[in-house]
Amino acid sequence: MDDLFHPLRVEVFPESGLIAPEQSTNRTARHLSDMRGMYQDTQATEAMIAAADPLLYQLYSADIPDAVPHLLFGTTILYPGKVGNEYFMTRGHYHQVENTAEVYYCLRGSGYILMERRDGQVSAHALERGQTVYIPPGWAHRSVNVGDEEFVFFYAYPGGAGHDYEAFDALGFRNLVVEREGQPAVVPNPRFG
Ligand code: M6P
Ligand code: ZN
Repeated sequence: MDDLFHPLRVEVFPESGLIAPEQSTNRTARHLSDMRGMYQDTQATEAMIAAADPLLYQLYSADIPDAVPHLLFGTTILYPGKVGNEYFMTRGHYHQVENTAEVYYCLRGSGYILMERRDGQVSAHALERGQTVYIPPGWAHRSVNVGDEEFVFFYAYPGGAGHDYEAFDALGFRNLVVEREGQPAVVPNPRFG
């Protein structure tokens, strides 16, 4: 059926990250309760979930088949905030199909893109409006909002790539982004010992 898919144009609003028209768009929302165990400060996590279970981020994706040979795209809106001293972040994932890349283009705010490979190589790039990061095949990726407004970026990756979250169940990413003396700092994750 894929060859019956029609060309599509949508509007991406850089301030809000919304994509119009709505019927061409899917929305996903992640709250703190979807990320239990991922922040170092488990007490702060539970207290925040009990108080209000904040919305951490939303994704808008264009309604395109998630299969080869399509290119999936959309926006991520990551809200400002912290759990303990760790900034709000996405879950982070490898692609199930390792031989697939991704690109992020920042529309608003400021963040970090943490990346790492299964062999232990790590990378961290600050990302601000107008800047792009390329996520090569084999690199897991997590985004972190270090500003005081929404961090909004456009993403695109191959259909069928899939998301593999399991690698991070036990220890998380090798680097954390924390606030130190009022500034964001990329530090090693102490769970790696
Ligand atoms: C970006 C893309 C999506 C991903 C999202 C949130 O928008 O990489 O594929 O789903 O970030 O990241 P995660 O799925 O790791 O929570
Ligand atoms: Zn991805």
